[in-house]
Amino acid sequence: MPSIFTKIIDREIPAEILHEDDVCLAFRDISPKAPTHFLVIPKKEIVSLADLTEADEAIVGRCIIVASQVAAAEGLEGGYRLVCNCGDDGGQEVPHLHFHVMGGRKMTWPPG
Ligand code: DGP
Repeated sequence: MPSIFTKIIDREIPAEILHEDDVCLAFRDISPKAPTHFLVIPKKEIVSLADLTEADEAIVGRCIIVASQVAAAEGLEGGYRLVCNCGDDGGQEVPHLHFHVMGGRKMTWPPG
């Protein structure tokens, strides 16, 4: 099911894109919750973590490698947080699998 993120992949709406390859896209979050906050999404339309199948293993792996590489390129030497909200109870708003990377400040635990 296409979401707003499909429109970003297709360049129908603008975003500050930090990385793109055949499998995934990384772009800055429109509503940053930390000095650095970007999202990594698969180009494949997967709704959430709960919808993953074994066939998606390489896609998820690629997304996390890209999260790490872009975090390094963004200068997050002190560390960062990788978050994936899943479903209503997980606080997921956009129904397209995405990984948040947040850094540039000390993160607190537990999240709300
Ligand atoms: P989540 O609650 O995990 O579904 O987070 C969705 C994130 O997506 C939220 O932090 C804001 C971000 N977001 C929503 N719409 C857009 C958009 O049009 N552009 C960009 N860059 N980010 C968006």
